[in-house]
Parts: sequence; C-alpha cells; structure tokens
Amino acid sequence: MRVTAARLHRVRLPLVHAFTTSSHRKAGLDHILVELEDSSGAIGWGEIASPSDPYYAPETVESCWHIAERYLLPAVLGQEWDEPEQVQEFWAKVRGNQFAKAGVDVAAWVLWSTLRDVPLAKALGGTRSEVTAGVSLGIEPTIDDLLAEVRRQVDAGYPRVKLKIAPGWDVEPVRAVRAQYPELDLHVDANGIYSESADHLAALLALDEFGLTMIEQPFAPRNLLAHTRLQRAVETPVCLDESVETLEDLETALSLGALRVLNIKVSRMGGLTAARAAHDLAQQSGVAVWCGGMHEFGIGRAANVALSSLPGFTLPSDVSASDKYYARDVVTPPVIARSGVVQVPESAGLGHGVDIHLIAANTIATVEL
Ligand code: OSB
Ligand code: MG
Repeated sequence: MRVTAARLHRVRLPLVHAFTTSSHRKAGLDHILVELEDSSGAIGWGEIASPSDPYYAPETVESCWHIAERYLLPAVLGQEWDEPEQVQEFWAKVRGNQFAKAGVDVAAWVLWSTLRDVPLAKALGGTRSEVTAGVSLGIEPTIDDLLAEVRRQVDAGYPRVKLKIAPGWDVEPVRAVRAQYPELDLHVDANGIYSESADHLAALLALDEFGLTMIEQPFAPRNLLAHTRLQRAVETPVCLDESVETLEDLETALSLGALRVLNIKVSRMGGLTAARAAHDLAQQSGVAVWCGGMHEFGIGRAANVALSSLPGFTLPSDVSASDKYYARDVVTPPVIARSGVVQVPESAGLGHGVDIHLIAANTIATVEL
C-alpha cells in the first residue's frame, strides 16, 4: 500500500452548547481533517482534534498543521507499507506532537480497513457490537444550570455523567448532583488544575464521600507522584488523562500506583496503534479503561467508537452522539446513541460516509501534498 496524495482541511464547526473546563471556554472548534489517498484513488480520513490553545496539551491547531504538513505527511508519502502499525515508524524521529500524529495514524487505519473491506473496529481487534457512552459536562455559570444540563443528558439516556471541576467549583456542585441522583455513575475531571496545597487537598479529600467512579487528572500532567499520594489517601479511584501520552508514561504510572483507571484518548496517545497498545497494557495490569474524547467531529468520533469496541473498555466512553456537540456533523449518518448506547458500524473502514459538501462549506484552509 502506498499513499500518493495527502490533504489537510482546517474545518470550523459551532458547538451547540458552549463548553468550559478549568482552563478554557469554547463555543466552536477548528479541527484539521486529514485525507490520505492511495494509487487506486481510495481515501482514508483522519481528524486532528487539537484544541486551539495549548492549555490541555502543548499543541495548537497551528502547531498541528505545521507538524503534519512539514514532517508527518512527507514522511508517509510514497512509502510502501502493508499494515497500519508501520505508519508511525515513518515519523519515529518526530518527538511528541501526539494530536498531529493521531490524525494521520487514524487516516492510515481507515484507508487500510477500507481497502481490506473490514470495519475499522474489526481491524483493531474489537469484539463489541455496541459501546456505552457517557457525557462530559463543562463548568456552568450556576449549580442550577448544571442540574438542568445533567437532567437533559440523563433524560437522553446517558448512564454516566462526568463533571468538570476546578477550585471553587467542586464539592458543592458534586453534592448537588449527587443529592438528586444517588445512584448515577458520576465522576469528576479537573484537567490538572489542583495542587497539593492544604485547601486544594481538602477539596479533593472531601469528594471521597460521594461515591464517585473516579477523580480524573486532579494534578498537573507530569506530577505522577502527587497522583500516587492522593490514590493512597482516598477510596475513589484516581484516573489519569493528560499524564499518559506514551506507553512509557503508562508503565511509569502503573509502577508508581498513580492510577486505578485510565482514560485512553486516540488524540493524546498519537493514534490508534498506540491507543490499542495502552489498552493491552492496562488490561494486563488490571486497570480499567475507557475512551476519552476531544469533542471530535464525526471522523475522530467514529475512530473512538471503533477503539471502544476492544474488550478492555469496560467503563462508558466519552463517545456521546454527534448531536450533543454539533447541529450537523461531517459524517453521514452522524454518530447516534440510543439510551446511551452507540452501535459499532459493520461496514468497511470508518463505517460512515463523509459529507464533503459540509466540509467544503466550513473549510478555512486547505493544503495538498
Ligand atoms: O479532559 O477529557 C478531557 C474536552 C476538551 C479537553 C479535555 C477534555 C475534554 C472532554 C470532552 O472532557 C469529552 C468529549 O469529547 O465529550
Ligand atoms: Mg480529562
């Protein structure tokens, strides 16, 4: 197999509901769609779902564009390969830049599974025909707004709710949601904003009484020791997100006892090949995993659904339906959830059509190599 042409499209879609985390507020997103074409004219699509600002991870939309255009696509173009796992070896010299790599890696997997006429999920070794979706809810202006948003999503059938927290927006919103939903599968995500100061630790320890499924990424990404200390002090499982960008990060975190749950993101790990390897290692180590999201458009979302079909993804994934995020998605049909369950497509490749008219209408920049 040989990629003979590659294109990047910077596409802007408005979010149906603005999203606020401990670091940023967004009403619309720019993601970069990647097209890899082989000599037969077959196309594999991928998505670079980097946030615009370097607050979740060091990358930005501009840095991803630069790295993909200047390093990743030139490394892949013209190379012979038989298996999608080989593609990451072509850019092995490029450090970091996981989001940019992930978009190109997914495009290679989609191209390969399309040409081999197998569903992406099967190509990865997926065993589930459906996956359970949770929702991730941002910080809202008031607790009443948050309760209304939880109500909307629970009524839509989602069985798990994650709440973004930050100092000053933690124990009280969690108490309020827990009081109304004593049995709900509920967890919190701090996106690394807490320190081990006395007041921050007091808030994190106070969360232990609410029966949360996990506390996700309370401390800064590289601060594995703080996560280890917290995990020793609380019953609630600690989950890592930003801390784990490579398999080696995961090995280190496991040997320290810094986590009991792992959020695996295709984007953060640099693609499906690495995400699947993280799944395998976590499964061997007895750590539960779920698939996190980055508000992907339908292409990245379909890849997340395919990954979530692997046997170790035993907790609900952030693969909510397209309509939670976008009025119109770039794939047809959009990703649909019924009672919080998403069917894993059975058709070859991505398992969705790609709406090139919608993409063209919302494209801000394109480049072809
Ligand atoms: O930490 O999981 C996160 C969105 C942007 C940046 C970081 C995160 C998130 C989410 C969204 O939680 C999950 C989704 O795609 O619904
Ligand atoms: Mg997170």
